[in-house]
Amino acid sequence: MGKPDVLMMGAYPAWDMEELDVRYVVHKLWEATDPGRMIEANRSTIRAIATRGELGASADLMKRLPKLEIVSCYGVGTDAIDLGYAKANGIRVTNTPDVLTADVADMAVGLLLSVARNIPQADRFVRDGSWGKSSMPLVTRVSGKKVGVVGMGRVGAAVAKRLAAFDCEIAYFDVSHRSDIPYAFLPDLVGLARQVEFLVVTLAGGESTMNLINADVLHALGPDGILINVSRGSTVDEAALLHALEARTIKGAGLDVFWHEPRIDERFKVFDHVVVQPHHASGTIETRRAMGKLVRDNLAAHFAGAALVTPVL
Ligand code: 8YV
Repeated sequence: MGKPDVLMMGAYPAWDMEELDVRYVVHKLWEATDPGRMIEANRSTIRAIATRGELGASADLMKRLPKLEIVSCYGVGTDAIDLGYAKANGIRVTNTPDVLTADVADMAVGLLLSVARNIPQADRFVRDGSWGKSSMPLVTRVSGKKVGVVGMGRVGAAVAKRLAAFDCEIAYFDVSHRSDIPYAFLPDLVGLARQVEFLVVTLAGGESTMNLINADVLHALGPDGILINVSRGSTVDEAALLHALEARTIKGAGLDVFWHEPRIDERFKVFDHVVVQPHHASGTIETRRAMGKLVRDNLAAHFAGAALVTPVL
């Protein structure tokens, strides 16, 4: 048997590309001058898709690949993969859970500290020579504050653990109570937002969480409230968030993800009470190495007829 054909939706780091090139015939969609033609020309040989969380695999794409057996996702979120279509057609799906949890939680805390303590502004204040000429404005404390974690999955629990070490009082919203978690459960998201100073969103993406952080939640969070989002852009009603930021009905936001990333609304780049990231919460060398290995191990297990390491379907 020759090397299996894999369609890649987006680039991985060089260390993964080298390994993948050894074992597979890799079709790099992002390099194709005509992606449609690349897919058409290889439709009868492509047996796997290697994708990224934000790129996923649509039903429309999978339909065009009759020999497709597996979609391996470099990321934990599978909201951009049509799981219904994959399941109905016996296509296996894998993701990269656990290995990125700590980094994403670290980023949530980093964004919260950045927004509350004005770390980017203070950095500019020193660099532009303002230090010594004027006073750095006073900022907002994080330690000891009330925090609402929206989505108490792996990342939510890791955020809560970190902020508990900051002596924060943690409460959370989710679809159900977790008996293994010591924090207060609030099934009413608006009620939670009203109670806390900081709201940290770690929800999975997809239909069920779309625009959950809406105008009512932001209004309840209030003028002293800070919103952090390390989940998916789709969980936040972006028009409502932009309005709240413009009207200063919330204090600020730290955002790693956006509805239309990487083409984000220009206003996010202008606001001085927003800290933005290029969807990079899992982007450490250590985690990306582990994510790439999981993608490769899942593909290798599949083609060896062995049990998948981290199956979704
Ligand atoms: C990655 C992610 O940045 O895990 C996810 O769902 O969105 C992130 O970890 C992404 O998948 C890499 O492209």
